[in-house]
Amino acid sequence: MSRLIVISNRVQPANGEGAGNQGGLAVALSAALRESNGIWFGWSGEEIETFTGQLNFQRHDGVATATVDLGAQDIEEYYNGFANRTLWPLFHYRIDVAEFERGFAGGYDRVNARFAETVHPLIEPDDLIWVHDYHMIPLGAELRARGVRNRIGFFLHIPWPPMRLLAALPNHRQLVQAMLAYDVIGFQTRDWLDSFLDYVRAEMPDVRIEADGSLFVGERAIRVIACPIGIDTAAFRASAREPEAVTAFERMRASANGRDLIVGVDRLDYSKGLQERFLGYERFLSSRPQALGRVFLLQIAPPSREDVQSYREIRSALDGLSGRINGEFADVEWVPIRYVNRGYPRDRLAGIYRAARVGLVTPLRDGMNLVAKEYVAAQDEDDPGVLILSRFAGAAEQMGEALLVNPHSAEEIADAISQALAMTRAERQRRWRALMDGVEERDVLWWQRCFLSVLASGGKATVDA
Ligand code: GDG
Repeated sequence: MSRLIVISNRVQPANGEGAGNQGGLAVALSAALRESNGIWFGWSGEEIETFTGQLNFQRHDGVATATVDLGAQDIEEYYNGFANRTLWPLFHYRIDVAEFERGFAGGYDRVNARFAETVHPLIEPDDLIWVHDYHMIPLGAELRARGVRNRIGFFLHIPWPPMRLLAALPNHRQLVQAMLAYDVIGFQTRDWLDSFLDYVRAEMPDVRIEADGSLFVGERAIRVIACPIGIDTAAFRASAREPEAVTAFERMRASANGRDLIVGVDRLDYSKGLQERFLGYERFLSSRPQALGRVFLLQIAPPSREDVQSYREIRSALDGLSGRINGEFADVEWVPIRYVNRGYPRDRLAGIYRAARVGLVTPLRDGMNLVAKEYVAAQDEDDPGVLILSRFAGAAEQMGEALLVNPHSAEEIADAISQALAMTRAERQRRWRALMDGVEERDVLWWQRCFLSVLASGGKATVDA
């Protein structure tokens, strides 16, 4: 078995105990790294005055990590700039929010070159290298430029935009050209993969596309695959039974006082469609007066990327909107929206999911969306809740038994809430079982094997993707 080198913007190994308190991604990557005695490389999250390239080695429960600190200007241009103000909005179809600055693009290329320079000495000839996400697109090409001949794979966690949107990015060809340095490119869904192939077909005449989805640049083959990420389902299900989760469940049910709970859990991000969700819920309340006082929406939205202006704006817009809706409908004993800007421990979250009759997951665009899968995994099989899911989340490709909605339509959201609350237990059970089978079968370990089997073999996925 080859040693694995994982490269991602942030390095967050799972600590091995209580896996339910860790992100599934960290759990899956840590397991693969532990097994192969690999290394996880990336940014420490620390800021220093200027970049030195000094590596910091640590070991977290059998997982070796190597991190570097970044300079203030690097963080501003590469992370807050090109990654989060250019690529993130553009790849989520939000060209209106995207900012295009040469300084950001320059910083992005510079930091990727620095990462390559720093990780290069750690790479041994037989290592498999797995690069993650939009922060790191040019890293493979930077490694190739330094003579690295290993197999290198790239997985994109977010959507790949349609070619006409991507064309808004100055130097878009350069970015896609850099992708061709990888041996395997993985997307969350068939949809994102197709958008990528559309671009290659239209803009890169030197690349040959075979019927099985392989690309050829001269004699060199690049495998392009759709490999949807999952959650650590067994651990998540177990965490929903932990005392913390049971207590959270009981307290939530007590505080609901017989009312139906609708839950949303999202990083505070404009891609998650929180304003549209609130408006859909408002439409539900205004069109079904009999529901007033009988339901409430709990929206958990821990702030993220607060250094970026558009994130501060969405936060203040949501404060205003939730206030307005509560002001309009609340009475002395009931508020329709409980909106909280903080994170909760995973076990408590699992208990809250289980207490909710409806999981409302309505991103305007999302690579996958793990909350949808966590909500399903946390349900009680005798009396499960109903998942309402945006058609524009990658997860919708696999979760057709959810109530699928167009998140831009307040009416569709309102109708789906009504339908979910009125659904018979038998139908809830049937839909939940079908969803749960998928969440169990394609968990995060399945995803990791799906990708690594192609990377290791150079051929087709040995698991059915
Ligand atoms: C990117 C892509 C893709 C949220 N609030 C709390 C909390 N969370 C956890 C959730 C879930 C995770 O954060 C969010 O994952 P998502 O998949 O929903 O979204 P992104 O953060 O945007 O992730 C996405 C993912 O990468 C993986 O490839 O699915 O499409 O955008 O696990 O539970 N966790 C805790 N407290 C909170 O308050 N403990």
